[in-house]
Amino acid sequence: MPVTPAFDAKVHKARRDEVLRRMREMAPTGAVAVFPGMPVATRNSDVEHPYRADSDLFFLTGFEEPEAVAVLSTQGEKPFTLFVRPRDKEREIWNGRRAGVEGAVKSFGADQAFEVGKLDEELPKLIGAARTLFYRFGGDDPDFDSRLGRMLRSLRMRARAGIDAPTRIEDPGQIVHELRLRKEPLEIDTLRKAVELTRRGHVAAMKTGRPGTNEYELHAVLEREFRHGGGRGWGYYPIVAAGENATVLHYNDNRAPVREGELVLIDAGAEADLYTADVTRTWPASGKFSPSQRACYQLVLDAADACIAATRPGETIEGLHDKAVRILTEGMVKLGLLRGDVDALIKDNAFRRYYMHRTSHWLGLDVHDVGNYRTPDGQPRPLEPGMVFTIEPGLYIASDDDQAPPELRGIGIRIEDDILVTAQGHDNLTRDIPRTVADVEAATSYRP
Ligand SMILES: [Mn+2]
Repeated sequence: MPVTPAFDAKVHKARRDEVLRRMREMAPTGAVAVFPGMPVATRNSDVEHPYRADSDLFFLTGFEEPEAVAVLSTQGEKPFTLFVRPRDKEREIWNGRRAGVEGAVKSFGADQAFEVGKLDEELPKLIGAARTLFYRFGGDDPDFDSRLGRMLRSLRMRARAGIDAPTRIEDPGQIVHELRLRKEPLEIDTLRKAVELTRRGHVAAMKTGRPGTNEYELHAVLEREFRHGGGRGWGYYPIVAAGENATVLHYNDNRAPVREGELVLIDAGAEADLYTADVTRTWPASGKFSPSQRACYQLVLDAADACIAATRPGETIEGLHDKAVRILTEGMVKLGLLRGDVDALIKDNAFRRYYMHRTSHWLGLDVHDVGNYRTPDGQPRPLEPGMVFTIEPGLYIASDDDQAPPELRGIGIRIEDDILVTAQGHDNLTRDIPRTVADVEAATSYRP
């Protein structure tokens, strides 16, 4: 476990200062914000899942140890309090070094720090001093919700002794998630690192894959590249789907054989300093698309390219999705998958038989990153420079779809890129991962 932050502590301080500024704006009479860490997850028996810090907490502090709680307060001389696990010689021999209370102050810039065992004693004092509490109830840790609820209850019980409890509770996501949505240059650089590791993984998988290999070999190749270049591994569990497995959207058994004539769909992204890429590529196991596969692939690529080309400040994710749906629906008619008037097929959602998911989501510390998709008055949100999101149209034809032409059954295709909105338009961060028919065929080096 790192005892110093991945980024300069100043980076996190600037973010905290901005959060505090906005807290003052929303709650001029005083506010405190509480950000608990992600609980440790048991895998089985006494084996834990590898620990990965909560994204909000990491964004604001750079602190990655379990059991941490960060508190920001607009009142008093100590705006940033960090609760951490204590130094413990015995435990550190078994489980790795800890920053401890001293390191929380020295390396992570806390104005004060307490051992996490003091939480029930110290946190109510901090909360009770403010009229507004920023806390995201219903987050990833229900136990912390009830713990905080008990603290509020005991503060209210002591009203007669002149103790106050906050009277207003706000979701800190309104502030922190808006900041996370617009990426700083450092975050974009980090995403580019994740993208480069992801590129190496996808290219290595394309080179390795051929009839007679297995999905697990391709999965292993991905993980090797994601780690080998200094990344943390994957940012979400990879989907490696050969043949009709590609028509199962969240397939992740990753242990079926790759057969002659099949397409291989890989949806996998590396994580660098907790930022993840999210990339899907689909390619022919035999090194060459069949005519039907090529027609389907080119259709999905056309939809992706049109959406990417249209990306600029002011455009909306909703608008891009509509664009993808129109192109895909027109293509479905041409391919003989659907019959009828394109406008009517869109209106009736007929296209959903073959394209059942949305085209985009925000991307950053989380693969489905935070940030509202609508404006406060419910309109699709205009894109702004610094936002990063995916464009991922697809076409999925179930193997038992008796409405589809037989040669198209069992074809699953998705092409997913990570797009940065710039002042001039856009930057496709993942453009160097082979995506045209010619580039994909060239990258899959196997020739029968
Ligand atoms: Mn995605």
